[in-house]
Formats: sequence, structure tokens, C-alpha cells
Amino acid sequence: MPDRRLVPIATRPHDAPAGGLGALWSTFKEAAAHPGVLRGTRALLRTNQVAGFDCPGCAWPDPAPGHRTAFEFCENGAKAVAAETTRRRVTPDLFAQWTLAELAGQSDHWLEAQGRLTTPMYRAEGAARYTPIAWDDAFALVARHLNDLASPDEAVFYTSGRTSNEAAFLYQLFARQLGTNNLPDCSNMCHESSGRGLGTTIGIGKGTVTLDDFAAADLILVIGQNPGTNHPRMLVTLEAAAKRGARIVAINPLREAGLLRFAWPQRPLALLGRGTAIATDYLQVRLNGDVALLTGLCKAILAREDAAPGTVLDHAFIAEHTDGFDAFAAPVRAADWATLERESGIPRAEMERVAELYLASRATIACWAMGLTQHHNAVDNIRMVVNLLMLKGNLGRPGAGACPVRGHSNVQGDRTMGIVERPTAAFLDRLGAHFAFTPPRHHGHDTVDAIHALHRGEARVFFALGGNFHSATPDTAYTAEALQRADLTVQVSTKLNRSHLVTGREALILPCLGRTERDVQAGGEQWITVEDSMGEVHASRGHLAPASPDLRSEVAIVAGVARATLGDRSGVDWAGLAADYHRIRAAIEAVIPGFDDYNRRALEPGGFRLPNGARDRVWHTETARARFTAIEVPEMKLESGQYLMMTVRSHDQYNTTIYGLDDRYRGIIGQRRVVMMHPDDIAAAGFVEGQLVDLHSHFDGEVRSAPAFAVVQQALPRGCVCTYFPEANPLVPARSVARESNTPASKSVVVTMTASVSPAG
Ligand SMILES: Nc1nc2c(c(=O)[nH]1)N[C@H]1C(S)=C(S)[C@@H](COP(=O)(O)OP(=O)(O)OC[C@H]3O[C@@H](n4cnc5c(=O)[nH]c(N)nc54)[C@H](O)[C@@H]3O)O[C@H]1N2
Ligand SMILES: Nc1nc2c(c(=O)[nH]1)N[C@H]1C(S)=C(S)[C@@H](COP(=O)(O)OP(=O)(O)OC[C@H]3O[C@@H](n4cnc5c(=O)[nH]c(N)nc54)[C@H](O)[C@@H]3O)O[C@H]1N2
Ligand SMILES: [Mo]
Repeated sequence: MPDRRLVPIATRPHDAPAGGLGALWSTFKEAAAHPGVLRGTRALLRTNQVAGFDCPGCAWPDPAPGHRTAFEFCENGAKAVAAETTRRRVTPDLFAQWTLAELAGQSDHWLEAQGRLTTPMYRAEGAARYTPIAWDDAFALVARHLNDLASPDEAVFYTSGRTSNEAAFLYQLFARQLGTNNLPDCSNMCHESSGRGLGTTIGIGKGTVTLDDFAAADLILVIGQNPGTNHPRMLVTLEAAAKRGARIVAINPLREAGLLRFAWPQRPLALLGRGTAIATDYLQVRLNGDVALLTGLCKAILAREDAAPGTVLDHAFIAEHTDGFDAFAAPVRAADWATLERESGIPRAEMERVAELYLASRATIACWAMGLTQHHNAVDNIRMVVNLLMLKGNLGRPGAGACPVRGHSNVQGDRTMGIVERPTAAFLDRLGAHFAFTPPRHHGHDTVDAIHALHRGEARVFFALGGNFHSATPDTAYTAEALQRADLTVQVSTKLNRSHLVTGREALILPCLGRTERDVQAGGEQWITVEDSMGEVHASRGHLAPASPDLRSEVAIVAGVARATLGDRSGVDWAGLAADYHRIRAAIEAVIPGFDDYNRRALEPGGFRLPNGARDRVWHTETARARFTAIEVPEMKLESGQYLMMTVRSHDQYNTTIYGLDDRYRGIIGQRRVVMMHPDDIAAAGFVEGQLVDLHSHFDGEVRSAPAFAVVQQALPRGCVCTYFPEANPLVPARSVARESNTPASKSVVVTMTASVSPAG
């Protein structure tokens, strides 16, 4: 094949335990490589401490106050902190030197490496560059645009999940006083399917377990999650469970190193050994084969019940607490093993074996993340997990429950604060009553709807409180067009990213403080609050000097925009709230149930836990019972030459922030534009490792292409391939979404591949 294009592939097999010396070394390198090493080290020692700040890395909860070590951070939390505490700065000089087009020619890794944003910047219509703008002028500009809109629904207010409770609450209040519920957030691309699946079955869109439950579980399922990279502190919890003999079953198409073995890098002796085995059982399910697999487990369990009626299931729980059992059980009993084996890729005997583990367990926890939530049938995935748990009453008792492991450190809190495009009537009633206004009732745009609305020209102002909308969303080319059609795009950010470069006709960059930094307002030094993945709310206080004197807090920015826009139309004392965040928390307490005595309890060591009905076996569903759901097993119909592709995170990134080019645990070094395939699939397609291929996705008669991905081997099920997010996002169609949750199906992309031909040839 003369025109076969090859690139050298560097792989380094990873056979050490996850964590371990590698993680310690990487943490050290990360801190040392950043010119802010001292600043970074000081910050690390404050990470997740009682008087310190909440790690911006992930939403895994902190151990109880007495059980924290001096080093409550992980390798990837260290990267997140180092990225924020870097001494590199993006000053107006950089924007004077580089045009937007030139900056857009640089990689995401390069943009991130330029350091912290320092100065508000403005791009005038048609201008090639950003120029500095004063804060008040920036606020006035946003106000003019918002007030010129024909309807407030022409504005979109996006949030990414690092935003504090205080900023999030003010932000949604502002949007609703303006008159819109257009409050999409990163959740819409993340755990929305969990929220929907849990909300409709157990009456709360959140998990039901706490860290204590992990100490009491006999069996822990880890489904569609890569904690070694994305929630490394969870491995400490899993290791403790493994050591006391709990069984851990991993359900994942990839053999993720973190689920195999782990050595806690903060415990020196552990580094010398082989680490602790984590997963006792590993089911390498086919992509989106989870409903088939879980149906197989339930089928085996029901068969045991039918053989010895009344002895296998938790009949008391099912009778007292649930409904829908018969409708759920009938199709499961009728399901045919051949279909379940084909769709899951797991032999019947394996499913029966794991079903026995489930039956032997007195208390079972099911954890999951994006491997379940980003498919067309994602909401059904979650309901199927709930079905399985309920067969043995594994909800609302010690050691058992549902555990969606959240992403961004405060993504759950932002939702609690009312960042949601479909608010409940009860929430709006209380918000309106407290602030004496009439909130809009009609639902707003979620993330995918916002893209379409911008594309159609129906949304004209796009405002982002954090995040990187351009690169995190699907269908990159389409989303870029959508953003470019806006009159104004505004990004409140800490670091440079591609959303600053693909802009509306006019654009603003508003640089803000990060978690690690001191936040001083008119009323003195402030702290903020966050809610972790298990519903615990606690304070976070930064200690470092701000990266630039010109930064403002997210709260101050939101209040500034609100005051400039609404003026006398709003009865809210925006300046007063921004001067002292205690006042914001007092308002939250008045509007949102569960926040009693907020200002005091948030400061207690470890904070406080929000009420959770399902945990207490109180079900806020339509029928006041927990609900079994009949779920259809989806059948994957691929044509010859087609593969199912997932888009995942490497070990060296935080979503769209690219720290480096290695994926250590998967052994892929120095390269991100790769497509991982089973060796037999590589051979069958006539490819060789290192060959460049073009990827083409197929959806609803449309084809999208992305060029030049290097083929690398990886132990995946046949027919399943894997690429990295965000490189592969141009292939994810914006209309290819999960039913009910509207979450992009970024783990179910149908692709074909063709050999890349060199541009010359
Ligand atoms: N260091 C670091 N930490 C992070 C992030 C980061 O980018 N970097 N991102 C944060 C955010 S916002 C989030 S949401 C979380 C994400 O945390 P994860 O959900 O762990 O992230 P992904 O990389 O998307 O990995 C998805 C996992 O699901 C598996 N998977 C894919 N498809 C399927 C499937 O069909 N079935 C099953 N059973 N498994 C499947 C993949 O092999 C992979 O192991 O991490 C958070 N923490
Ligand atoms: N194909 C594919 N697409 C995906 C996913 C996938 O698995 N596959 N995952 C989806 C998921 S789970 C998520 S959560 C989304 C993530 O979507 P987003 O949350 O929109 O993206 P991030 O990359 O996390 O945002 C990074 C930017 O946030 C800004 N930032 C960082 N810290 C702060 C802060 O403290 N304050 C403010 N104001 N800004 C800050 C920085 O400027 C940084 O560049 O992506 C989704 N997209
Ligand atoms: Mo996420």
C-alpha cells in the first residue's frame, strides 16, 4: 500500500499499580514544572483541608475531618491545582501580539500553557484582536446587548460545574429576573441521564450513599467509570473495601489500570509492593452493552427466585416500597440468552456467576459515570441499575445504594442552586416570593438546545460562567457556527481556551479568581461553599494572592452584570450581596430546603449533609414508591466496516484542558490524536499500528469526518473503538442524544475508517 501514512507510536506498557510511585513522581513533576512551584505546594497542602479550599479536580467527597491526612489530593487534583496556581500570565501583550486567527492555530495544550488570564478583554466587531476593557465598560456592554434583545429568551446563560453555590445562586436569580430559564450547564452533557433516571425511579436525581457505606458494602459495582484517572481519591476508598474482603466488579469495555491494582502514593510503604488488587471480577462489556448485561444479571436472579419462590428477592422491600415489579420482571424472564450474550459480549455463565455474587452480598453499591450516561438509552441504563439494586432492597440502608460519581467539583451544587433549564414550580414559587418578582415559568434551553437556538439565530447573547462551550459540546464545526452567529459571547474564565477564539460578532473575556485564591470584597475576606457527589455541603476558602489585581470573583462579576442590566427594575441589592457572601447564603437558606443555619453549619468541620429522601426510604415519585421500570434491550445494528466509538478522557487532561500528551495507564505516550482498536480489528481492516486513518461518523444519513488519527492497539471488545475527547467531538452529531435527558451520545458514535492519504498524494 504505497500511500499508507504512518506515524511513530510510542507505547509504554503499564504494569505497575495505578497510583504508586508513578503518581507520586507525576505529582512532583507537575508541581515542579510550573513556575509557581512554591505557590503550588502551599496550595496543595491546603487542598481539601478543613480550613482550606475544595479541590477543583473532582466531586469525590473528603474523608471525615478526623480522618484526613496532610495530603488529601491526588495526582490529577495536583495537576488541577498546579494549572490554577501557575505563575504564567496571559497579559494584554499576548493579545496585542497575536491575532485571534493566529491564536486559533495553536493547540489546546499551548493555549492552556499560557497561564492565567489577568485582564478583561474585548473584541470589537470585525477586529482581529482583543483589546483591554475596563470592568464597568464590560458590564455596560453586556447590559446594552441584553436590554436590546427582543425577548430575554434570546439570551443563554451557561454554567460549568466549578462555580460556587454562591455565584450559581446569584446567576440563576439574575437570569430569572431578566426573564429566562435558559440556564444550560455542563450537567446536560454529563450526569443529566443519572438525574433523570434516578429522579423518575427513586424520586431524587442524586446518589443515595455516603463514604461510610463503602466501609459496609459486601459488593461494589463500578460501571462505566475510570476512577484511576478521573476520581483517583475513590481508589483509596475502593482499596480499603478490597482489603477488608469486599468484592469489586468492574464493568468496562477497557481494562482500566486503576480498576486493576492500586498503591496509595501518600503511603510510602505501599509504593514498594505490587499494590492492592481492586476489581475481583472484570466484565469487559461491549460498548452500550450494559442493559443487556444488567438484564442478564436480573434474569439469573429471577431464575433463582423462581426455582425457590420467596427465598431470593427482598420481598418485604419490594412489597412495601416499590411498584412496577411485574411489568419489569416479565420481559426480563422472557429475554433470550443468545441476545443478551451477543449484545453484552459477556457469556451467560459469567452473568450467572456475577448474579451469584450479587445474591451472596448483604449490601451492594453501584457506582457509575460517563460510560452509562452518554448513550441514546442512557436514562434506561440508570433505571436498569436501579432495578437491579431494588431486587435485594439495596437502597436506603447501610452499605448499599446508588452512587453516580459526579464530575466537576461543584456540578451537583450548581443544580441544587437552581442552575437548571426546567426548574420545578415549587422552586420558582419560593424564589419569586423571597425576592418579590415573577419568575418565568416556561422551560429554557439545555446545552444541546442552546446550540441549535444559537445556530438558528434565535439566541443572540451567549454568556458562560466558566467552561469551554466550544470544545466540550458535540459537533464542533456546527457549534462553532452557532457561536459565531451570536451578537455577543461572554466568557468568565480563569484560563485561555478555544471558546475565547471562536466568538460572536463581539466578545468579552472576563477573568475571574480561582478556588485557591483569596477573595476580598467590601465586607472583608469571603469564603464560598460547594456540594460534593454525596450531597455534603462545606466551605472552601482560598489562601493565595490573586493571579492578578484585576481579577474579580464570579460573584462580583455576576452581581456587576446584573446591576448594570437590571438597574432599578430589580429589587435585589446586588452590591450588598456581593459585598458579603453571608447574605447570599441567607437568601439560599430562605429559598432552598435543607440549608437551615447555612452560614454556621457550612463552617463546621466537614460541613453538613443535605436531606435525601431515598436514603431514608421516602420516595418523592409520582406514586410515592420507588419504581421498577420495564427496559427494552437495545440491539446494536452495525453495518460491515462500522464500529461503535466512545470518546473518553486521557490521564493528562481535565475535560478540554490538556495538561500533557500522555495517557500513562493506557500506555499511550506523546499523542492524543489516536484511535484505539482491538489488534484483530486492526488486522481485519488491513491497517497496521501507527497508520493514520480518517474517521467518519454516520448518523441519520449525515456523515462527519475528522482526519488523521493514528491507530493504536488496546484491549477492547471487537467492533468497539475509542478516541479522546475533545479531539473527536467534530464526529459527535449534535442531534445524536440520549432520550429524555438530551445528553450527547458521545460514547455511542457509529464510525467507519479509511486510510488517510497524504495531502500531497
Ligand atoms: N483528571 C480528571 N478528572 C476528571 C475529569 C478529567 O477530565 N480529568 N473530568 C471530570 C468530569 S466532568 C467527569 S463527568 C468525570 C468523568 O469520569 P469518567 O466517566 O470516568 O470519564 P470518561 O473518561 O468519560 O470514562 C468513561 C469510562 O467509561 C467506560 N465506558 C465507555 N462506554 C462504556 C459503556 O458503554 N459501558 C460501560 N460499562 N463502560 C463504558 C470507558 O472505558 C471509561 O472507562 O471525571 C471528572 N474528573
Ligand atoms: N465527546 C465528549 N464530549 C464531552 C464529554 C465526553 O466524555 N466526551 N464529557 C462531557 C462532560 S462530562 C462535561 S462535564 C463537559 C465539560 O464541559 P465544560 O465544563 O464546559 O468544560 P471544561 O473543559 O471543564 O472547562 C474548562 C475551562 O473552565 C475555565 N475554568 C476553570 N476553572 C474555573 C473557575 O474556577 N471559574 C471559572 N469561571 N472558569 C474556570 C477555564 O477557562 C477552562 O479553560 O464536557 C462534555 N463533553
Ligand atoms: Mo462531567
